[in-house]
Amino acid sequence: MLEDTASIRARFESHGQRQVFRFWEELDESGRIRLLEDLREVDLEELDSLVRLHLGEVAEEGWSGDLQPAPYVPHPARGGDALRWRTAREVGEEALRSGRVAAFTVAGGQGTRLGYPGPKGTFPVTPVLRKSLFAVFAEKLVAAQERYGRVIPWYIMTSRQNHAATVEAFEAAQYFGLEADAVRFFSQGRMPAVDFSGKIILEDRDQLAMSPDGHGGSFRALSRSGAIEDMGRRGIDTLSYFQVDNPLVQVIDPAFVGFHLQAGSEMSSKMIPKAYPDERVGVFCEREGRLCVIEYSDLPESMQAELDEHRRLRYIAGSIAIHVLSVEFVARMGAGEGGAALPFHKAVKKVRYTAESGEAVDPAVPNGVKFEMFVFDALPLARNPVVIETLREDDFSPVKNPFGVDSAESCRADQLRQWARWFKAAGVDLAVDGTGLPSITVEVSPRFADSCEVFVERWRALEAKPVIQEGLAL
Ligand code: UD2
Repeated sequence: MLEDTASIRARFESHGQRQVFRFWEELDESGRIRLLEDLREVDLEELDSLVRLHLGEVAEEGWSGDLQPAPYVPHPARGGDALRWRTAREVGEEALRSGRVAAFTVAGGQGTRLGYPGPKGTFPVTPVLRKSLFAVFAEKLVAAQERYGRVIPWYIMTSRQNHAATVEAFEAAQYFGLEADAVRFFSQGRMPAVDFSGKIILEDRDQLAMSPDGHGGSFRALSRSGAIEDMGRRGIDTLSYFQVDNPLVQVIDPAFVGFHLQAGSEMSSKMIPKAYPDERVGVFCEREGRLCVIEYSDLPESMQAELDEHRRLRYIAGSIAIHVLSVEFVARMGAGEGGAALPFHKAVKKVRYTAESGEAVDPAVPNGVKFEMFVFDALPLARNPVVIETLREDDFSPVKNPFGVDSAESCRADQLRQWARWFKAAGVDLAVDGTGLPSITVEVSPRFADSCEVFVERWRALEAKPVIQEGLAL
């Protein structure tokens, strides 16, 4: 170990990072081993270039320039071509019946805003049975597997902080009815936080301030974990990507898969029209003829609110982080082949650090910078990307905050509204308020129905219909 330590130390010193050894002499054997583990994870060349780019004197390259709203395929319920959608759906269904499609969830985030202690996927989200986000996704997958007669493998990206707890939750719930062998977990990479002069921050005397490298880290993590080879063995060439916080998501959407395959696309995305100018979603744009997403925080307010000739928001196409990816593309991005590397974004944050005295300090004001990659930055690098419109009420209601917008509360109401619509379509009128929210709390398992169409069919087929009352769970 000593020899190794000497070379690691020399490397950090030559990159101007000797402060990470500040407490070395005081550390016991296990502390030293722990620190070395963190140090081995750091790519100093990469960090140097990030510090130069984001903290150096050279101005950061912005996105400004020629920016246009991106085109998208409108949904049939909003003027789109129904026949085109039907054909796309058939293409997607064929791919699903051939077993080419897997699900992929990014669940490595820290979920700080929600203030929930466990992995976010274990957050109880349904109104009656309090099923977790993971349980809802799993049941949707079970329904899709039954429909298409194929196993749909599920890849789940965790992070160092929540990996063990995530796996435990699946084991305790017997994989929510899925085959254990078809669910694969892997941890994403980490990046060190630096102070404003680019020095790596020590969180503890024997620990760097490390945090997950963003959902864009999924490309590397899929490659490094062996998940790509696993997909190859299983004949998977297409991934349905979604975030862990959105229980309304159609985890497998045949029309979306179909549009992606028909276009020979490497990465496709779903959009919804933004509800209001500063809604916290990225916006699909075109820059120099390439599709891209500009994150809400990077789009100037004037552009967020800009109207077109029909007095609609000009930059209307909100990105809700639902994609279809070709496995070949993921592999290429993961290996960083041919310049296929994602940029890092910087986030100025309060980062816990260890003072000279060895005391841990939680700063009151931001003192450091974290680096993250975003998956949507791969869009400009993808061949033939397609954006299709989806209906917010059937695909998007994320749980980000404890109350208010995008909260557990708003998501609960959105689930109830969706089921009230399904009941209505089946001829059962639940009493609803002006927003479509029913006055009683009910719940429909995705295993009973995962769409309005299926609900109507199943409901009609029920010989003994249950009494519609508070707490009904189908
Ligand atoms: C994301 C999008 C935003 C919009 C919104 C929709 C970004 C930067 N913005 O906003 O444009 O589409 O979602 O809900 O993505 N995650 C990881 N590892 C990480 C960080 C995040 O797996 O290192 C996962 C996380 O578990 C979650 C997802 O990525 O499933 C989104 O993360 P977030 O909540 O930080 O994204 P948010 O709300 O800023």
